[in-house]
Amino acid sequence: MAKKPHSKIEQAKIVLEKNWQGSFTIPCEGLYPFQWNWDSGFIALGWAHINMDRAKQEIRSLLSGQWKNGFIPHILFHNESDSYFPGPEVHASYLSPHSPALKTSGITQPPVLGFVLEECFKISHNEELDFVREVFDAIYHNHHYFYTNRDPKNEGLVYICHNWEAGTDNTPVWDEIWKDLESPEYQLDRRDTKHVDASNRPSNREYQHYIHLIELFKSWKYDDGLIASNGPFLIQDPLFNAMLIKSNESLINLGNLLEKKEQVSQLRRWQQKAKESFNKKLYSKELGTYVYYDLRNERHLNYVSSSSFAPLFAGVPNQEIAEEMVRWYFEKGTFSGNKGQFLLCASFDPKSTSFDPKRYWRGPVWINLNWIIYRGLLRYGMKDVAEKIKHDTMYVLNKFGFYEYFDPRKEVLNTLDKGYGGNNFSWSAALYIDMLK
Ligand code: 9YW
Repeated sequence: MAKKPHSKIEQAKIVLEKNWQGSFTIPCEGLYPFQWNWDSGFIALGWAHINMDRAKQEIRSLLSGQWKNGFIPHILFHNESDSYFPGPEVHASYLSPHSPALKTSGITQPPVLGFVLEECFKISHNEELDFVREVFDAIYHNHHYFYTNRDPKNEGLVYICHNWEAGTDNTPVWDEIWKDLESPEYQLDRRDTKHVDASNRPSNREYQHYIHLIELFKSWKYDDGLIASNGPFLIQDPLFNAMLIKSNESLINLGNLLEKKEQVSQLRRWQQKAKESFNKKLYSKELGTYVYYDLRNERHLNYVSSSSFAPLFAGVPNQEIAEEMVRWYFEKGTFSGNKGQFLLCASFDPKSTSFDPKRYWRGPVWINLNWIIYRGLLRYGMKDVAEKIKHDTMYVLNKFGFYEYFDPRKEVLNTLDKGYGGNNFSWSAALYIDMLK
């Protein structure tokens, strides 16, 4: 008898199962062979639905790479692999007096752990309070690290010092920064372009800037003070800060359950200031959405990307601003297309000349950003648009499979037989599971 084909949800579970390494999950075989920070957060959500123990192990593994000052790195090198560049020898985390014995990178990623923990707790029907108690202080310590080391003006907004910290590596927003940066022409030993089509990846020149920043940080032994005063890339990013605010909110909820009075009061103080400054500083009236601030050059970077909508998830805008933003961009606006010609949500403004529907964070749809925006829309009661983004997310995953990113142009979808970047990509599978539950 012919074997019954696996249902899509079974296929999603198989992706997670295959990428599971015994105590954590790699994002994608070959392309990303280590543990990545925010990937692990989204992956834990998928695991929480099918195997809570693995979700907990995923989070514990990530925290095992936490530095003594509370910092959580963007890559943890638990294992060896030569399929990725730059590896542990390039990052050289041992240079910092704060780093643990485990080799890690010395830059971070959007802080999703707080809200991931609350989500896992809810998925467990509030049964995992002991686990929440086990990891709460470590995640709080991470927030403390951000507000004490990454907010030099005490505004409640933290900066990122490297484009990889944004999670949106090559968004056109950074082009402004790169054009003034005279990075040396390093010989690159890129492996990513051996796994996937180079035309869907960042350019070599961009990679030279990425490596140059790492080299500068190493020369400063990853000292936060030196990075804050000398780093050429110092950005207050709406996605990164929205993730921190959403995670603050979750830690406040969980801290109340654990009766952590002092930490909850501190989190509330950070939270209030963060939301106020976010609306004052990162909201653009002209664009009707949130943008980036370049702290090094004291200027706004007035571009609209999918990160601009992440504040919905963190409850940053008031109802009126949220509705206006969604009407303007998602209902016959630039991101939907005036004739509805784009799937939601392109990673960069489709009407910009820098929009590239195939190249990584310069245009394609990414599943984690769709998930964040979907949850944000639900938070504001905008059910119809939320359903639309969910529909578009399911559509690409069902049609093409669990790829890393997807072409947002509806007109080409019938001519394509796959998504872009890596296949069997963990967070695409994990968030598929979460969106269906
Ligand atoms: C890199 C692992 C990571 C993600 C990032 C994404 C990409 C490339 O892959 O980064 O070399 O780190 O941009 O958000 O965490 O999936």
